[in-house]
Amino acid sequence: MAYYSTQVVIIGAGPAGLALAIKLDQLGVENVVLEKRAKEYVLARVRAGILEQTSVDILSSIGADTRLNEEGIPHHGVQLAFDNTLTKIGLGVNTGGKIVTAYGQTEVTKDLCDLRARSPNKTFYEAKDISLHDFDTSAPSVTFNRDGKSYHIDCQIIAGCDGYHGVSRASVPKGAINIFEKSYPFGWLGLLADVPPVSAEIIYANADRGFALCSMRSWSRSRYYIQCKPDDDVKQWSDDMFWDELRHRLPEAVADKIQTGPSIEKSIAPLRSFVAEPLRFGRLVLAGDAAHIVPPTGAKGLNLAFSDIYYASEAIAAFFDEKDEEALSHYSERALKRVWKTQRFSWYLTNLTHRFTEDTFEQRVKEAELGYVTSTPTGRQMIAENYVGMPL
Ligand code: RFL
Ligand code: PHB
Repeated sequence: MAYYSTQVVIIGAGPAGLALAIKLDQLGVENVVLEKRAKEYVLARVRAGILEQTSVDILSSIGADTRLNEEGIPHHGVQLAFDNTLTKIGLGVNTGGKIVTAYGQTEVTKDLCDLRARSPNKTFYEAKDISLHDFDTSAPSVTFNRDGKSYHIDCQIIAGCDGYHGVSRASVPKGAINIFEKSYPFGWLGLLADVPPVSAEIIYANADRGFALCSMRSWSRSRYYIQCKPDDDVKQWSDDMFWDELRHRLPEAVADKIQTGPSIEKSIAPLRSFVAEPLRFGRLVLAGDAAHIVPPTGAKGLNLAFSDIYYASEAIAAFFDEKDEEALSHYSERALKRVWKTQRFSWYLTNLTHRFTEDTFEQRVKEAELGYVTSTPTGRQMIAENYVGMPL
């Protein structure tokens, strides 16, 4: 058994874990990151694409914004499509200048990985059988196996940044945690292709055959999604079937302009809303998808992970600088306030833009709501200020 000791063990090297590690490096808090997957696997995952200004600011505050500034595509508006028409909701004009930036999570993770690689603090990839111990005491520890060798790390705080299926939240005794959740009767089938995006702004479409989304990774790489059945098998969806279905769900003027091409990635994601409360259990704090999941409709998951890290790093710094144990509880309270506001918006936008097996009455109400939010200053402002993200 190899023995180490550090101040903070961070579990998970996704965006939340890496951003926290870099922030703590910069604050002079010693830390170790443990990731169960290989680095190449983590870097190849295709996920989110839209960053709130808050996330851009957080990435810039830790020096992870060089490529983001060069390659990120600012979006000053978002488009809602329904009833065969397209309506723009201006972001900057409705929020005092705040916008969002299209920059893939894959690129964000790469930038964070490169920055972390310069740290003297250790990152262990392919760490197997991670197990959390004694986080209800002032002397927690974490054990794991790697390359046939066993490791034991003593620490003062454990940060669970290991996503929805991770070991951190699962280690909390059932009676200590409250779970709030909702699943939706559909999934998203996503396709990535090296073709120019159909629109310079993201399009969210509510159509008779279901929801569709047009997004991008660059001016030559597009990301599209369509609502699908929750139990659909991605292998049943050929690229041609996907493109046909997408065209059917967009206003004709948009469908006619779509450029198609072979997929470079295609996958199905389930949709759920989920919150675990609190976010602190003794010396264990949870952040990012380990603590909450939003349906991707508002493009909020990655952004919430970064706002959690903003609050968590302040709390951890106060814990070490001022011996302030309560700071960890304040982290939970502060982060959860923003989590719930964001849950509300993601749930609302999902309901507004997707087809459930609802009766005609509900669909008519949604059409009226879409008309309201696109045609009134109050409606546009509500969508815009939520889309660019709540203030920290
Ligand atoms: P991650 O990215 O899941 O990283 C967790 C890491 O922990 C590792 N891990 C473990 N490590 C050690 N031991 C264990 N036992 C472990 N178990 C797991 C995992 O291998 C992984 O490396 O969580 P994190 O860092 O909290 O980041 C959250 C975001 O990834 C997520 O919220 C977003 O991708 C959600 N999301 C979107 N968010 C946005 O803000 N904007 C978007 O446009 C957006 N689009 C999306 C999305 C998610 C999607 N899917 C696939 C669910 C679009 C889609 C389709
Ligand atoms: C994406 O580009 O992957 C994307 C954009 C907007 C969303 C979700 C995903 O709401």
